[in-house]
Amino acid sequence: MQWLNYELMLYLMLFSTGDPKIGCNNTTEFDCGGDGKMCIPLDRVCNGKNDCGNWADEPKKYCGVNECSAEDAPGGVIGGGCDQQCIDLPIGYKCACKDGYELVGNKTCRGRKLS
Ligand SMILES: [Ca+2]
Repeated sequence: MQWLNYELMLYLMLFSTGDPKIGCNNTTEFDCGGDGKMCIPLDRVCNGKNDCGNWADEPKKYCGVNECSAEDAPGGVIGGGCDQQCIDLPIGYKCACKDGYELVGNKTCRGRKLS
């Protein structure tokens, strides 16, 4: 039953990531249910296709919105209220800091301590 071993190996290579995965990788994946059980690559968010199965990855309200721009800024808060840099994401946005600073909380930048 050599072929069975081969198929099993292929299956494990394709669908196993070693340890059971809990949660999604926030930088590369989108969490469909918000519970970490189903993750899809971020580039499938707002692509017009129902990749999650529950349309969680296609929220009309957020797709195509650049929260960092002045036009789309929620509540008129330009730059998402970020201290330094605002990065638009398919859904929502995130704040970032310049070199030498680190993000504290979601929006605040603080100078890195030199050690
Ligand atoms: Ca999609």
